[in-house]
Amino acid sequence: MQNGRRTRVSRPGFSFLELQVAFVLLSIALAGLAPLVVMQSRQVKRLESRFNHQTTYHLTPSTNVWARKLGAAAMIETEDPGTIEAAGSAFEAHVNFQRPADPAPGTFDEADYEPDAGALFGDRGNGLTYGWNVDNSANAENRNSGSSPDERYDTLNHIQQDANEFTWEITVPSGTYYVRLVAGDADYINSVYQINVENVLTVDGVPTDGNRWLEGTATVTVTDGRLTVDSAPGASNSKICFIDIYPAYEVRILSVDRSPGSEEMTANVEVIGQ
Ligand SMILES: [Ca+2]
Ligand SMILES: [Ca+2]
Ligand SMILES: [Ca+2]
Repeated sequence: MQNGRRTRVSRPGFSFLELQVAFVLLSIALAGLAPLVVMQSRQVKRLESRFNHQTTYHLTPSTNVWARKLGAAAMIETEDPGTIEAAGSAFEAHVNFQRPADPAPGTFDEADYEPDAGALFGDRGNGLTYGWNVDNSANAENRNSGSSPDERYDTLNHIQQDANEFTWEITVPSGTYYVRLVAGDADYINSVYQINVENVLTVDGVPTDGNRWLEGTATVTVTDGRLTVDSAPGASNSKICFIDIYPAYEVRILSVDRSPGSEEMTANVEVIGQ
């Protein structure tokens, strides 16, 4: 993802206005509608007091993938970020780590999960090419635990075991991706989960009795043809449950305007990379 040059208005999180704008953006992204939208808000007057009417504001995505997916991902910027390169890829994949004998876990959150049963990297015959640097099938587990939220969490494979370090990769078009990775084990908490996705630390934490699964998200750019998952230096006995890979997209508000005395706010929006 190319963010260009810009001056950020540094504020943590996002405002209610940004939230609304982002929800509209999400609707546009989903519906493919023309990039001109009108928002209504009783709070708009109060919110608008935060903004200078003489300034054009640009809304650019925040870095959190789930915030993005919820449509609540935005930061207001006052300098045009310039041309933002389209992500250029609609590649999306959802892979569940599991034993060879187990069926794929199915569909969750409208995503169909493909199974990874620990096989060597290769064409899986499902339109995707992925796998491990070694045959890792013997290390896969199916806990059949009542504490697992669903089968994605219940099944896993080791990315580390004893002194062995394993690497998992999937072929993707060059580009930027938003990745969610879930690690954990229904039965054991003797791990330190520090897992990199394309050298970006994505999962980082220690499981507890009450919190057996850890997840993280990262925005990563792949230039070598394979999105790579491996252990970070502090990890021990790391295991992975499933991974969600989404294409990057950019959204921008070109301007936010409101007529005096009106509760109607107009956002001129551009969605790139869909
Ligand atoms: Ca199971
Ligand atoms: Ca799994
Ligand atoms: Ca890679």
